Amino acid sequence: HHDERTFVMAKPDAVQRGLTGEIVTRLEERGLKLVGAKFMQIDQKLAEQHYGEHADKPFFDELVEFITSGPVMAMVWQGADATRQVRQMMGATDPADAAPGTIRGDYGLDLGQNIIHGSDHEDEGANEREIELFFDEDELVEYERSDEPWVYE
Ligand code: DAT
Ligand code: MG
Repeated sequence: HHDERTFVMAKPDAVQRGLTGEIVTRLEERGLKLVGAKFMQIDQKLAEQHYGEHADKPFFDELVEFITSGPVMAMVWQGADATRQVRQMMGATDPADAAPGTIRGDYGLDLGQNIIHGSDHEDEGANEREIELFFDEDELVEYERSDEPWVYE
């Protein structure tokens, strides 16, 4: 079952710091397959929808302001257990607690600017909901990576 899809985003700080390629490279090298990508600026409405679960948190306004503050790279990645695997590669929400070797642990220091978003694997269906919010189905590509037989038994 190698077809789980998950939503990933290089946040505005990652784009500004030139870390978009690094994020793509890490996920690519892991064996995950990029099936959709969109370089875009998130508007207020999309930001509020995307972070709707945090609407009543004290940091919500700050969060919306940050995610709309510059371009992002929205992506869909596919692979076995993709949602949970990406979360592990991201590291803890607060980069100060994220293990070295994780994306947040290697590139971040501040909770508000933590480089990368990935769907929550503990929130059933969050991945498909977020994919749907950012992408039309015809913007996602189906193909086989030539190395798949070397990634999966
Ligand atoms: P994650 O991005 O790891 O899924 P989350 O969904 O709990 O974390 O929160 C979404 C984002 O909101 C997170 O990436 C950074 C910001 N955030 C979370 N908790 C925060 C807090 N206590 N203060 C400020 N920003 C916070
Ligand atoms: Mg989350």
